[in-house]
Amino acid sequence: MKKNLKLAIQKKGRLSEKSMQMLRNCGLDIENFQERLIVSAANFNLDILFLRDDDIPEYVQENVAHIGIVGENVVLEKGLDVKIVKKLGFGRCSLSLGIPEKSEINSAGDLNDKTIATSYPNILKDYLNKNNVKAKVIELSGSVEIAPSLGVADYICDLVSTGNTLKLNKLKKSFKVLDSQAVLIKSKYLDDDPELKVLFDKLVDRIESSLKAKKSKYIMMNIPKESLNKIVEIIPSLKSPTILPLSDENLLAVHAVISEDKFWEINEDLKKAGASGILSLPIENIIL
Ligand code: PRT
Ligand code: ZN
Repeated sequence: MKKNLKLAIQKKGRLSEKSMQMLRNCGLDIENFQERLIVSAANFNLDILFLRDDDIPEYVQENVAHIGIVGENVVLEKGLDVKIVKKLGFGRCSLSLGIPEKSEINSAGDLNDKTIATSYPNILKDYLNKNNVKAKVIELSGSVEIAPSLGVADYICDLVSTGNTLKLNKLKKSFKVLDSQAVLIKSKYLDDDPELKVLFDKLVDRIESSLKAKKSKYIMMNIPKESLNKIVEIIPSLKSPTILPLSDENLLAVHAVISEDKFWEINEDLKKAGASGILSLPIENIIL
């Protein structure tokens, strides 16, 4: 029987839905996972293990799961022997210092002799050491944001995305200690097994193609024949654009793949050059 690659993802939490969505975007057929510890993809030699995010680095270090999807913040805090393969572009947040609204901090030196509550003591201590700061670090497992109002700590160091939690607790964001997002990690033993390595390389190829696609748009438009050179110059296409004849001999259709952030940038110029009926469509996968 063929071996299966084992991938650990978060069972229930902020990364669960998006991890599953990314795997489905890679063409993997995975049944609904609610309440199961492990499921297999129907069309790929892959088993998915559902775990608490904090446990994922350890499972991967021990090669129980060969690979995992978890926040970079968790990987760095645990400091285990796993390799970060790829940033996955979701679950973005920052590990930042939160300080009372009325406080001011101008440099890391202002943290000297202060008390900081966090669930990320290792990353924070590392940051303080690098900045030659002597502060007291208190480790809390949750609800870190209430520590200053309870008088437990002067400041906090916690994950922030919208900043609403800080605001609700009359805190504001100060220094950023780390930028984080979901990452793909792998066990250092994975490459020793040729069968698993083939599966892993295939999966990474698919992930890369779906990440590329997410950042790209397929655009289509009609243009007057005489504007062709001008329009081709405007379009920052990944490959040379496709030019198609139309039943109206004075017009051409132009199709191209461009990076998503360029779409609005070039829209005005395209219109000025005579393009009409400009459409932009999502792309599922790109294999260059
Ligand atoms: O049960 P399990 O242990 O698996 O889950 P968990 O509760 O430990 O983790 P979970 O699901 O909360 O987060 C999983 C991962 O999502 C984290 O490790 C981060 O990599 C990532 N992530 C992205 C975040 C946030 N954004 C985030 N905003 N994790 C937590 N938060 C929390 C933060 O701790 C704070 O309490 O959300 C609050 C701040 O959010 P804003 O939007 O108010 O700023
Ligand atoms: Zn957790």
